[in-house]
Amino acid sequence: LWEKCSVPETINKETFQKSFIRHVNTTLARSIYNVDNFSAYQATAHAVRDRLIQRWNETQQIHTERDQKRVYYLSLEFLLGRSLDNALLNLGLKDSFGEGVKELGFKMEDILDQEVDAALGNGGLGRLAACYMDSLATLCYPAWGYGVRYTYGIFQQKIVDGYQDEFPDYWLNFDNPWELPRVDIVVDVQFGGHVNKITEGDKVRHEWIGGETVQAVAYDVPIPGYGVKNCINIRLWNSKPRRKFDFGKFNAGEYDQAVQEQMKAEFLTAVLYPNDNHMVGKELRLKQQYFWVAASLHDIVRRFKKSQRDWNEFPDQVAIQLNDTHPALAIVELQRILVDEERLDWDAAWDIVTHTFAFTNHTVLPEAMEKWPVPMISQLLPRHIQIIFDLNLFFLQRVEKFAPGDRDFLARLSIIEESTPQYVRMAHLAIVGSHRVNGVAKLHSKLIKETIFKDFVKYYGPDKFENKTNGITPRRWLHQANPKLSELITETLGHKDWLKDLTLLKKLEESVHDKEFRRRWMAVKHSNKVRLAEYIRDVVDVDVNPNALFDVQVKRIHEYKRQFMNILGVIHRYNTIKSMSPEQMRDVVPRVVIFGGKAAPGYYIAKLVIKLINSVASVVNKDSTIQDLLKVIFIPDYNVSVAEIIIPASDISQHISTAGTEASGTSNMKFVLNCGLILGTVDGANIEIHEEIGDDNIFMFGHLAEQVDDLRYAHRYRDVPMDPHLDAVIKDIESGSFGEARIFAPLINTLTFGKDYYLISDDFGSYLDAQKLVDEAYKKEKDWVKKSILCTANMGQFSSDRAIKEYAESIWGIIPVKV
Ligand code: DL6
Repeated sequence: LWEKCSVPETINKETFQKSFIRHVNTTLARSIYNVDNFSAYQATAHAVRDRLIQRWNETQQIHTERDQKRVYYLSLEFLLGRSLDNALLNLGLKDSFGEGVKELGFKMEDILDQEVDAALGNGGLGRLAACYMDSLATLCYPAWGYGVRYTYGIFQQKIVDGYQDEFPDYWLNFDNPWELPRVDIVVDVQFGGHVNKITEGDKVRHEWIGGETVQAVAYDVPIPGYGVKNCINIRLWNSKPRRKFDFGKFNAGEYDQAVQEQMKAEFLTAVLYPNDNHMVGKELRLKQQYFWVAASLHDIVRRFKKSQRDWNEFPDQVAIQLNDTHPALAIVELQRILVDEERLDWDAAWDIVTHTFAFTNHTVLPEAMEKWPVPMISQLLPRHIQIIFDLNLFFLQRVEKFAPGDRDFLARLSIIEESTPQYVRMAHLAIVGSHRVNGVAKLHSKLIKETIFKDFVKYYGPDKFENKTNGITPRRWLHQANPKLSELITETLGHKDWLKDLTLLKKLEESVHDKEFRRRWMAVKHSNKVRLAEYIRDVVDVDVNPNALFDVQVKRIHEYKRQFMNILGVIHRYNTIKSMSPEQMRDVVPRVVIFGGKAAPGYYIAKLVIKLINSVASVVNKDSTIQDLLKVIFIPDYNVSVAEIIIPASDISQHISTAGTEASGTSNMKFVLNCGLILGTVDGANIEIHEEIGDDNIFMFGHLAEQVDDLRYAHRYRDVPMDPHLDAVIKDIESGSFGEARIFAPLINTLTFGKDYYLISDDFGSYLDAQKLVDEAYKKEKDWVKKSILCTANMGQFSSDRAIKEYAESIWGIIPVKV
């Protein structure tokens, strides 16, 4: 009966159509004569989901049977984007489903376009987690993700009068076919209350009681691997009240109070905090973190206990990866479970904890370092704060033996920052509680060892600290986002194996001298540019020329990423063109400079950068005297789906952070994989991309990380003259060329009174020089195409499969289990 019930694995057009119609009738309760594009999307998604669930079940079953070590990836953000196209491609169903919907009178593109993004993340960190899930599934590793099911993901951005405006992301307003609510999997999570100390013979134990309890309900999101039957799980937790509606209060007429507790509990997972690389010390955020960590650990421990193994086998069965410090409380929670609930002695418990956790650091920016006030933690988690202080005491006792009498060293390493109030330094907690710490690109991993974690390296020795350069999944970022290029590559290489082993792209180098191949390569780029031009017309109502050089900078808006430098460079270019004679103009390469990205709602300077870009755009785009040689576009509401349109269309993209500030960057990898050249600083993964693709195929500029401190020092204590080109541009803004000058004064002040912390003036000259080289190179079309082919051909290293294999082998100690 079981076998008869299962959904057929091999599916053709007809079986899909039957499934589609069944879902229209039963799941959607609609007549087949009344199906719009949205319903068609829902029916298609449900037909795919049936297959996913089956694979998901089989995967879980085999993982349970084999009972091998699993990795649990704890990430407060998963920026998944859309799922339908991805699932169709990974399951190999795109063609049969495409034909199937066509015969039923729909276009697959229209259906795919109905889906709203799952945007449960801010930027790089969340998207990395999504790419890693794709690789874990594809490589058949026994893995789970744990995250939060936010009711509202990252806000929607609209541009009103040039300014960013934020709107809630109602992504769950319509049915979400990509999640399976598990009403049977509910965990009680406690906050507040107090701790009783109970003496039992010569032992003391602690009992945490009282306070409020919120329930965590599991929602499972299946993640299918590419070309395999494995389908892994991301479990997202949603909060709900434990106590039911208070009828007593309701009957007494206190309607507000009757629902207050319920609303408060539901509010816990309502919104994603919209800050990227910036810590906000809100109590609700801390509650979110503990809620998620407690529910996840409860689940992990429950699964382990089913195997009836001894506790000391826990690290042989369980690896937990902390995606940044957001889940660092998991370390304390596991120690609490082992000591208070499972009654292990402290040292045995701590040994288990430290062999279980590993920690990835994603930033060196001081403002992003998480620390929480001790009084806030004490109130919310009274038992955890005791454990943190005990852990710290025992840790510092060991450090004291290592560096006797060195009080400063102790203070620097301490988990507690001795200020008023005291703070818990989450990165320190994460390092002390983990057996491995890693950075996300070579330079970043070196910098963390030399700067923020220098003292820990001294204490633990260098071996605890590793590098794991980030990666991206070629399935979404080439095969799905750039189907035409994917097809051309497959045809040229004669196989699709490159989608599972990206180093196979290297063979494309052999086609560089093939004229017809180059023509087709360029034709693909051109059609992607046409697609983007159409999108730009739709969203901002500006016509751009697909034959112009498309120059893109899309990422979160942040001072360290220097979108400000880019737009200042655009003003310089505009003024240069304006000063040219018609003859001179004939030699200018037409450019479309495209920006996109969200600023955190409270980040005033970043929001002003958006305003400046839009103000410059409205002047430049209307100026007929420059003959279409320059257009400036700000694409609103940049997200994963928009990235899938923009990235394949780029000729050059900018990754121009101040050296040493961008931990890795991952969009740089996406652009180069999609045969776009990059203009970048010597920062993050740009450096490794440069190593792979060679000097001739990348435009690097700017000062180096090791020069940054001296340059900043000079700005602070000496009168460093501004770069003359930059000075001219600033004067132009101040003269009102782009609207009221006073609006931009705070932005300009960052360069003057703010001492140019991000070193725009220092890098501006070499930035403009590099831009000139880009223009010159673009004029030599044949060479440009060759560069572009070599870019793609040499990106093998940057697959998330490579990164995940490295984590699996050197940190987690897990091996694949293929379904
Ligand atoms: O590692 C993923 C991504 C890097 O590529 C970016 O360079 C880095 O800025 C980003 N870091 C964060 C830090 N946020 N926190 N916490 O998002 O990580």
